[in-house]
Amino acid sequence: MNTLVKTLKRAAAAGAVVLAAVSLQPNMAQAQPADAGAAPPVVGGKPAAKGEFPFMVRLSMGCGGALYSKTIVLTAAHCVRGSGSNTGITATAGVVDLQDSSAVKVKSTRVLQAPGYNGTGKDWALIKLAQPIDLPTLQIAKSTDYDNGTFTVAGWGADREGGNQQRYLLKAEVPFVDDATCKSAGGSYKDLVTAEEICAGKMDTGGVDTCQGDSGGPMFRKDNAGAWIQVGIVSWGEGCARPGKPGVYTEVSHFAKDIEAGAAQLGG
Ligand code: 4AZ
Repeated sequence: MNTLVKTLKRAAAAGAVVLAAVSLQPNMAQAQPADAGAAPPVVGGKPAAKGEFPFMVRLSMGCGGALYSKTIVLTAAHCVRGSGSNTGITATAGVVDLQDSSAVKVKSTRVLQAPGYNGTGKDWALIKLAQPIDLPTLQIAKSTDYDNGTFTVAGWGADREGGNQQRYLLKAEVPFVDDATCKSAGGSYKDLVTAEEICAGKMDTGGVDTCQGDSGGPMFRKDNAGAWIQVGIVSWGEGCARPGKPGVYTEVSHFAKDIEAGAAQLGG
């Protein structure tokens, strides 16, 4: 059978909300970033500095995202309910603290969910914003050249499996896991769509990972020019930070042309 996460993902795709994230939001952890000794964040990460990842967006349904352009957020297909007019999503940007009064909050106008999305692979979507957000955007990988090495992940999701959504943005580094190794993780991983998905995590020890509520957020690294480039979108995993159970991410390079075409359809 599929995992809880895959089940939740399918439920979201079928029209339910992203259950874990939404239900946990009222319990957002209040700890300050300086709170030493608290459970380490994303899972096994630490607080990001304000402005460190200026393209990071929190979406009101309890997902992450990244600024693809000043008016378009790239997120996961399983975070949205389909394509079309949608004024019900709020994007929060420009802060690490979701309660910071300087947060930029902009509503959606339209959503484009990946064509053919049915809960397996193709886990990407674009959200068009009502107003531009004047912050740096995150370029997407257009080839597989950067589908290796060490990646950075960030999000306001749970800091442990079953944990609370976070008030402060957390970051962590996760190593690339090759397709064969990822498939060998068994369970849902046997159905990995290797062309469309890319895995990352510490196979041997676990301990560092994205988790519930990080979905839709970017996985990124530096390109050869030293600029951040997005290689993944947080998609799913069996639990969080378990040894032998890596995080699974939408392989952005595989969809780069579709994402570009979708963004053009939304008016850039
Ligand atoms: C989620 O439900 C989720 N450990 C995101 C990432 C992972 C698991 C679940 C990967 O948003």
